[in-house]
Parts: sequence; structure tokens; C-alpha cells
Amino acid sequence: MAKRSTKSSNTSDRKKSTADPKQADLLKDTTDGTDKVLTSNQGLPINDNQNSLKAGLRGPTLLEDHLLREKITHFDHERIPERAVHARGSGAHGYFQVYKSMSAVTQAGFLNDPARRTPVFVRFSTVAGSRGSADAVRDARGFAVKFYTEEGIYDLVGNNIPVFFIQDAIKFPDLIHAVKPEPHHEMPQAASAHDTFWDFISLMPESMHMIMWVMSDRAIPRSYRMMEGFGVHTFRFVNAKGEGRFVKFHWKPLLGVHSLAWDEATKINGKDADFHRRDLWEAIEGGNFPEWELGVQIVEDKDEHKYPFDLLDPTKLIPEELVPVQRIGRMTLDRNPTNFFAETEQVAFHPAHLVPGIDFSNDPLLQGRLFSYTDTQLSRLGSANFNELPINRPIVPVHNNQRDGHMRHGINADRVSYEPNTLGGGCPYQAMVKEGGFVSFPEPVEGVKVRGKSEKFHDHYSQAALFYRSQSVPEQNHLINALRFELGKLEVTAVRERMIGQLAYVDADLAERVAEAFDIDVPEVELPLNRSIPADTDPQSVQPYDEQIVVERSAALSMQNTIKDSIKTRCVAILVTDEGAAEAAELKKALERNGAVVKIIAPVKRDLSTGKTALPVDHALMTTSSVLFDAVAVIGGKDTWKKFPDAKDFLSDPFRHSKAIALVGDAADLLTAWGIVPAAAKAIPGVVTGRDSKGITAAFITAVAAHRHWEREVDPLTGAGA
Ligand code: HDE
Repeated sequence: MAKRSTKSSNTSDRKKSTADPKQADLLKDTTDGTDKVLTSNQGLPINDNQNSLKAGLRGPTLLEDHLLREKITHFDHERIPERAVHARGSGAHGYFQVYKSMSAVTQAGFLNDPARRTPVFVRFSTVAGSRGSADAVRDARGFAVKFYTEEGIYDLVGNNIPVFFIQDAIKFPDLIHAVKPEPHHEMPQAASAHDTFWDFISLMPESMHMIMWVMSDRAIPRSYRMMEGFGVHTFRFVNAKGEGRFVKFHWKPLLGVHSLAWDEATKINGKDADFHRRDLWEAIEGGNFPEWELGVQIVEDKDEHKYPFDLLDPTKLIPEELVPVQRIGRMTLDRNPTNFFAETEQVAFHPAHLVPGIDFSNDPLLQGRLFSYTDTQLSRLGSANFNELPINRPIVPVHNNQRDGHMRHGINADRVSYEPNTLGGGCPYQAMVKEGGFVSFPEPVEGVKVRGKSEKFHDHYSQAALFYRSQSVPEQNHLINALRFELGKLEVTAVRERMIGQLAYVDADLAERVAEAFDIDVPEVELPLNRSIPADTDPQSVQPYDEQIVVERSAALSMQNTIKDSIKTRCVAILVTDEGAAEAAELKKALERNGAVVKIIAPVKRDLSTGKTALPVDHALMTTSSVLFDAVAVIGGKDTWKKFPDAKDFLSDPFRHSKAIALVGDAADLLTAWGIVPAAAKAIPGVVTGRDSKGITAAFITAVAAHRHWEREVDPLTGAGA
């Protein structure tokens, strides 16, 4: 029989490298059909995979065809329920290493030994959309990290936003029902711009801080690789002496925090719905391994009540001005999954997957999550044995008396499955603390049973206002435009007006500027709206809670202050025809030397000639779009480009989205020739022009590093510039 090999080098590379203990573990279950005969699930070699078994060539198919039935039955059951939230996600493998031992504050092994490389699997996700929805939607992003430590699995299941909409887990189903597509017609997909969402939000003052974040550009990230991550809740570190401290977790991307423009995001969703997934995949395949530093904010127990916000309230952050973020280690993602379903889809995170040295706090949102995540895996993965799936199992042995259930994989050789026992010699036995046995932090707890919240939870606006005040002018404009867009989509005027009234409690100017888009005065809204206060309490005595400004502005909250001195991994499109090929090749080389990823785009997909060598063309103009790039350079070819309507979009879009643009040779006046800017326009921020590409290279690199030149924007309603 002829043996045909279609195996990619990628797969064989994976097979060879087994230094990573989790990778070695996954390889035990990794199969590869290269050079193998086709078999049934029972191992029976299959001779004909083209025809079902029939009674005669034109006769009916026989029920006896066990091969047909096996294949179709398996196919019928290929789909599993998607995640109720965070259905759309992308994953990658990597490792984490701590810089120096953190043993003074935590006994977590992976945070104690700088020599240890702990394997990780990370899944990024959107929250609201279905599994097949587009990536560049306005939404919070999940940032879930599974550490395969020598003490078992530790999951840090966070988001790219440091706070959440609600304070108590009991409101989560309400929140998600409100944001998901509306029940009568299942629209809109992966979008919050609809009545049920804003109806709920406008009645929930506690969501106002998170609303500031999700209406900001943080909710349309440029890349998963350029997002911060946050544990959101306050957790606990516990050291070997049993001393506890509060801790908040942060992931700081080494490429800085960058976002898309809203109009750009909506176009990307049409041009490449897999934009973030592809970006992550290609960066890793290209050796541009994404990296984050793990940061911690540590608060001593004695300081628990020192701040005007409650550490247990997940709608509040700790301003970095009050407690600085210490960067304690680095995570690198260096390997794409082998199989999307087996790894990215079947991975099961859980905030309760803990190791000694880390513990929970009493945050009522976290406490509810501790229940939800196992429960959801039972319906999603269908069995209590989901922990045995290769991606979910720890790299250390598992021994306990849990038995049986659907799809049990392990074969327990022990006679006993109970404890205490003598027949099994008392095994598996309880671990002593010195053997690594997990002990919950002995936090003193007392109180009466009550449904309610502590007093500081009722301050819903101070940190929303802090966020708004901390934004740069362009960021504030984007936030206002996002609110104008979202509220503009509402069918019910009363919801819109109640929401604008709410915004006035955050910032009067913000509310007025949103109201301008509807030509209304800011409506007055009476508090409380969420009826979260027991009926026998005077609402005004607790809500709104007196605003206390301890930090006027927090630099860490604005993306204006992020890293802007490098073009590493930025994607640059060079539009070129034969005549500019040599210059394009030079510019490409210079940009790549500085770490950019450059694509050559020509009218048709065939190699161009530089005179000396061929310049390969990555995309024909019609198969790509400038919204998929961070910056655009056009090298000559003006007369050719004029014939292509797509070429005009290739400049008008990046101009509108404030991206760096280089125009060289006879293309130098294309912006004015095409009426994208007025003929009289002088120097435009982020646009560099020159006779040849050499002359503009340095200025172009600086312009690309800046990421965006928002100064170009003007508010069409007021005419105000940034
Ligand atoms: Fe989740 N969340 N969540 N969540 N969450 C899930 O678990 C839930 C919350 C987060 O890539 C589900 O396995 C409740 C906050 C991420 O697989 C589910 C509450 C934060 C992911 C669930 C919250 C998150 C999930 C759905 C309020 C940021 C994706 C599938 C009490 C700190 C993980 C699943 C992945 C997924 C419940 C709130 C982050 C239903 C009840 C706050 C990143 O169990």
C-alpha cells in the first residue's frame, strides 16, 4: 500500500521536544496518523472509506454497515455545549518563572524557586459571544492561566479588566441574561448595544465602574498579546509560617497595552473574524513569543480596613498609587496547541484550583465562582472525570478514593476506595503540612446570617470617576462615543435616559456629552436603583456612599502612559508595484530589523522584481485590508493605485484610525489627491512623506512605535479636537 506523508514539520518538532513536563505528559495521548493505515475505532483496518454497504450497486444501504454507523454516530456527537460565557477563546502553551523567591509572603512552590519553569496553558476569550463569533467585539476579555505546578494545578482565572459588573454572585445569571442576545430573536450577537443589557445596567449603580472600562478602548484590544490581565478579586498569600496577607494579581504585557479604534474593530470583524486568534497563533509560529510579567499588590492584614473601599468588593481596584505593583516573574507563551478541541475547548479552569500558599478571600463574587466552575464543567464536558482529560490533568500523580463515572480513564488497582481503611494499609493517606498538605488559612469568622453588603460596597461612583478622570482626552472621547453608540442603539427611550442620568453621578461633563448625541438635557435619576438596600433602611443614608477622593488620577489606568518606544511585532503593510520594489525591499528590511512584521501588498499576487532579486508578494490588494495592519506605507505607483477602489480604502481607513502612514515618491500626495485630507493640510501627526523610502524610514519607525496618533481626531458633534 502506498504510504503518503502530509505531516507538517511543526508536528514532528512537537514530538521531539519533551523538556517541558506538561508537553511530555500531553505527548502520551497525542496520536498522529502519518504513514498509518485507516482503522475503525476498534482498530479494524478499513478497506473502503468511500462507499457504504449496499444491497446491489443501486440498492438500499444495509443496516449491517457497522463502519458507516460508527462513523456517522461519532460525527453526530462531535459537538459539546459551548461555555455559557467565554465561549469564544484561543489558547497557547508556555511557561512561568519567578524572578526571586517570594517565600517571605507565600509558600507557593512556583513562586519560591527562580530555577523552576512551571508549564502553563492560557486561554483568552471574549465573554458574551458564541463560539463562532468575531474576535474584535466590544467586550471584556477572559485571561485564564493554568499553572501545572509540582504541587498540583493552580488556576488564575482572570479578565483584562481589574473590576467586575456586580458585587455578588447571585446577580451573575441576571447580568449574563441581560447581555446575551435577546431571547425573542437572538440578536445581537456578541454585543452589549441592546435594550436588555442597558436596562439592567441602568438599574445597577454598582456596575458603573466596570461600564467605564468596557466603554473604553480596553474592551477592543489590539491583540491578546497587548492586554493586561487581572485576578480581579482580592486573594490571600500564606507563607510557611502560616501568616496571611491580601494580594491582587496583575499581568503586565511586555509589549505594552494597545487597542483598536471602534470603526476599525467593526471592519476587522468582517475582514477577519479570527483577528485575535490569528494574531496569537502567527506570533507564536513566527517566534514572537508573547510575554507578561506577573505583578502583585500586597496588603498586610492590619491594613484591611485602611482604604475608603472594601478589599472584598470586586467593583473596586487598589490604585497603584496606594499600593504599588511588584513585578515578581514572567510568563512566556511559546507553543500553539496541537488540537484546538482537545486543548483549548476541553480545558477546564476553576478559581478553586489552588496550591498551598494561595487562598481565597471572602469576596462574595469569588465565593459564588467557587461553586460555579465545577458545576459548569459537568454539563459542558459531561462527566465528573473531566479532570482526567490530558489538558486538565496535573503533572503530579493523583490518588484518592473518587471512583467511576462517565468516561473514567484511569484504572484504579486498589481494593479499597474508602478511608480510613486497613485493607489498603490506610492509603492513600492524608498529607501532613510538611509533606505539602493543603490547609485553609485559619481566618477568624463570626457573624449572623444576613443577606446584605458591608457599608463601603455602596460607593458605586468614586472609582468610576477616578477611571474617567485618569483617561487622556482621546480616551475620554472614545469612551463617550462608545456610550453614544451603545445607547443610540436602544429602542426604549426610558432606558437610555435612565442610563444618562446614572452617568451624571460619575461625571457631569461625561453625561452632558453623551446627552448631546440625543439632543436632550441630562435627565435626573433618583437613587437607589438596584433596590439592594434592605427595605427597612433609609436608602439615602447608605447610597450613594460619600465619595472619597484619595487618588485624583491614576497613571496606570490610561493607555496613554503605556510603552511606545518599540515597533516589535507591529504589522506593517507596504503597498508597492514593480517600480518601487527595490525601495520596498529596503524599507521592509529596516522595519524587520526593528522587530516589525512586514507584508508586501501588490495589485496581483506574483513576485515583484527589485532589478536584482525577486520580492515575494504576501497579499494581492483584494485579499487583504489595511484594518488588519498597524501601519501602511505606499511606495510610488500612484497611477496604478488610482485604478483600484480598494487602494483608497487602504489609506482612508488608517488615516481615520490614526495609524502611522508613509507615502513615498509619487504617492506622497495621495491623501490630498484622494480628498482624504484637505489640500491645504500641512504636517499631519503620524504621516510621513518623502522622495524615497530611505529618507522616511527613521521617522516612520517612530510614528509606528507611537501606535496611534489620536491628535488627528475631531468630534463631529462639537468640532473639538483631541
Ligand atoms: Fe467566570 N465563568 N463567572 N468570571 N470566567 C466561566 O466557567 C462565573 C467571573 C472567567 O477560558 C464559566 O468553565 C460566575 C469573573 C473566565 O475556560 C462559568 C461568576 C471573572 C472564564 C463562570 C463569574 C471571570 C470564565 C463558563 C460570578 C474574572 C473562561 C465556562 C460569580 C475574574 C475560562 C467555565 C476559560 C468562565 C461562572 C464571574 C473570568 C459559567 C458564576 C469576576 C476567564 O462557570
